Amino acid sequence: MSYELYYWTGIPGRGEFVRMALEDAGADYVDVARVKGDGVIEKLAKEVATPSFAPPVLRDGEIVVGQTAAILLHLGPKLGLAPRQAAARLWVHQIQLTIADLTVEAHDTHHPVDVNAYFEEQRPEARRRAAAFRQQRLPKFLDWFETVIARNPGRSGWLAGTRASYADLSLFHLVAALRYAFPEAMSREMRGRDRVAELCRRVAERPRIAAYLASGRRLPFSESGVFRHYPELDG
Ligand SMILES: N[C@@H](CCC(=O)N[C@@H](CS)C(=O)NCC(=O)O)C(=O)O
Repeated sequence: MSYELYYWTGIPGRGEFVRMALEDAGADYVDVARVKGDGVIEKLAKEVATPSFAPPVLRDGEIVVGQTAAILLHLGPKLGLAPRQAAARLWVHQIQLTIADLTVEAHDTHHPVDVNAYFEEQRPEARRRAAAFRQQRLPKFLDWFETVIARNPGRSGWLAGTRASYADLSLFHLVAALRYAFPEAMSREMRGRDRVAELCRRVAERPRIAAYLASGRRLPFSESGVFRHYPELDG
């Protein structure tokens, strides 16, 4: 049976972290809203005993799971994208949760006050938040990823263990998203962060990911997504 992914149409958003894993594994999956429309997301939440607060949501037979990191915790072993040992799996999950943290902080640069209001209604706060993000938070997160790769006892160039995991695929997407949102800051900050840059290159070269990137199926970033490019927030 196919996996069913429920995520908003039109933006890569957090759904893309899940898609990256499904695509890399060559898994059989349906992007349900892209076939039937966004209404299926609310419909699913009304029907099941485990309604997710927000998409992405994955249905795998009887299992319906939300929260990107939980979805990947479930999918990782099934797709061959997680280590075998429990401690190593927990470590990959921790890394994924940190990727989720950075995703929230990137989102909050353009919506620092009210998630339901327009960016234009919170511009001064957004500029202030984005400056702190660029100057303090972004370098701190990138340094942490560099350290994680450097300390990996497997010395594989991946975040954990000797083989790529779903967290590596997510880091690739996150770096691509940050490059879109903050091109100036990222071109500065990626200088000297060679391990993260190399990891991203290697992910892009994985045959199924390379085919996916070339396919035109990957949705473009835009100013309605989680990661938005407003030049004034890029400093
Ligand atoms: N922590 C959740 C966040 C999910 C989330 O914020 N989803 C967004 C789209 S990317 C959404 O639709 N949110 C609706 C809401 O928060 O009301 C995750 O990592 O999956």
